[in-house]
Amino acid sequence: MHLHLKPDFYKGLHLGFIAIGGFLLNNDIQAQTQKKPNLLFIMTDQQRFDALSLAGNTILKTPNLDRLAKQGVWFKNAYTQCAVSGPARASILTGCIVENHGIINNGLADSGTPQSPSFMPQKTFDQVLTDDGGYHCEYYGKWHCPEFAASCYQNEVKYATSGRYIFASNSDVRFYKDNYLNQVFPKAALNVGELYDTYSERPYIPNILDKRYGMTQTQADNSGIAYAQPDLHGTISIPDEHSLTAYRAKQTIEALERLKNTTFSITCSFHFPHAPMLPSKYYSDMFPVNNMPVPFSINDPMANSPYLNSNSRTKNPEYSDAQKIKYLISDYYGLVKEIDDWVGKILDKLDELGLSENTMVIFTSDHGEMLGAHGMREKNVFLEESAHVPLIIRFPGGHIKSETMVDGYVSNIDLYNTILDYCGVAGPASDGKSLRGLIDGTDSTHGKYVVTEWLSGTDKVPGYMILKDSWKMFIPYTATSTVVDALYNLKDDPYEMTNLLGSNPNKKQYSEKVNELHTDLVTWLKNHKSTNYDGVRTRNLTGIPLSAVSAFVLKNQFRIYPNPASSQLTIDSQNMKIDGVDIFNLTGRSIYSDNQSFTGIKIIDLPEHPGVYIIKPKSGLQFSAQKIWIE
Ligand SMILES: [Ca+2]
Repeated sequence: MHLHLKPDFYKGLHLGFIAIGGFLLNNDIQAQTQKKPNLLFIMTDQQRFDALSLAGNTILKTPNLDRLAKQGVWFKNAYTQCAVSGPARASILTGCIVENHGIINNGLADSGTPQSPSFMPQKTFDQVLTDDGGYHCEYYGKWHCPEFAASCYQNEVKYATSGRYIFASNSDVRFYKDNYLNQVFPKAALNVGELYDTYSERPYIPNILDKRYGMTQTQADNSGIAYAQPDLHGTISIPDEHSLTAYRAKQTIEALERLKNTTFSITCSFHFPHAPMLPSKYYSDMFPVNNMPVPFSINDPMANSPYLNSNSRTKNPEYSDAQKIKYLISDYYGLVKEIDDWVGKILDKLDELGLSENTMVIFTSDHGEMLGAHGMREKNVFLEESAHVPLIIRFPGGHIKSETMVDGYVSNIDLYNTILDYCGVAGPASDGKSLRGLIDGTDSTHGKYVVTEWLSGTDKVPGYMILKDSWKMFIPYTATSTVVDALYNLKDDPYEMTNLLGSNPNKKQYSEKVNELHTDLVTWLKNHKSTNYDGVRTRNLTGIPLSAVSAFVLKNQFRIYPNPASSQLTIDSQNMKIDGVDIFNLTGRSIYSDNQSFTGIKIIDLPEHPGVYIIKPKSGLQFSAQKIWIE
């Protein structure tokens, strides 16, 4: 859902410096800033862009994340490079696009495969900070990347009780259960109406959205069905102070206290608000089910969508049930609220230790959660609820002005360069770009569009998304894929309900916009040396041949404009001599031709309109033909 409430503090940008933790004298600031900055990276899992009150959510209040944003910069249009954990995390860590780090799915992230030239060969920002910056790096919580990429971390605990490396798949959760939860909240017998959470192995009371709702544990066990985390919904019995969220925050706070006199990079990687959707009663009760908003797009039939069958939506009809979905939203908001409370305690600890001025704090999430939008749960798709993420950076002491908002399009591949830039440590090149120029308002090139990827094996869903000027296009990565192409205009259609391509009989109307986005995407693929360059370049999205048009922007040697409310066309030769003009309709029939030389502006009366026309200048110079839509 998009909720519309603009926080007052974004009415003006760069409103000035606000000291954190009281007044600081100039020489105190100087003394602190001479030391290399610390980094505190806080990440959630599956928190969508609008699960923040500063993003306009009027039901879920996140005062601590709002405070962090108010003291720094909020990126209003931040997108994940890939809307699933492992690929997104590898992009965050290395600054590389998914194709280039090679972790195209969670299976590879979990595999622990030895490093090879094609498998996450790049250093992570923490490896660079360790090797070239002398930083002490520790990481708490969900890792979900290959084990070898965690070699720089100096966590005191290296192995789970299973004997496995603490950064191996799920080892950190194993450690929480075996070495912490078993002591403070041992596994208890079930009360009537309770089931065991398959994740924490503690009792919970399921709600109506739970796949095992109405079953006993024995019935569920005998069903032969392997229930997955997203199937679990309800209220967990674990006391708030011992939840996995509390545990992660306490580990982080302990590390801050222990490392306060070093130059550190600490990551706090929360598991939630990822499934299982099991907040405690305290947090669940904060969001009464009946007060939860039903997603606008919950009943979208998706007849002309590439995601008709994605996330098993047709097999999980309860997520398009307007009453049942409120349980998911209530639980999800409770889990985010709990994180916000603990983020507040972590920020308070930074203040208490006198570290806030010289610590860059980054907050983001690896991807979003559909929460019933389009009748879907989970992520994996390019739709806003899944791909658009929160991103906040605070770095006071004259580095990042408070109350800054950036609305340029950015990706989490930009974080690697941003971190190294502000920490003053040079690292190997990546695919992203430091956000410093956008933050300072000095970069006029970055942020014009963002591209995200989905390359997991099959060509049965869209492979690329490009978003520019509120126009959002999805395209598969081969020319021949039967996947439905998609174009949405977020200004008119913020819930992405109307695909302007695919089976839309009027899709040719959008050929100019499609060509612009397609050309930008093809250029992006070329710049990143993508193997999908040819597949995307040669795909025809509107039925109008693309090759000439793709060349148009790349060789932008002359310009054409329709003259509003007339049958005229203006050609601007850009100061080059043109010896005449040929115009064809889409069947190749000539509708206009002249041999009159001109330099500069020429106006032509079209004998036919409206329609799409191909304009070819006559010249000794190599000009590409262009297409234009005349209304
Ligand atoms: Ca995730």
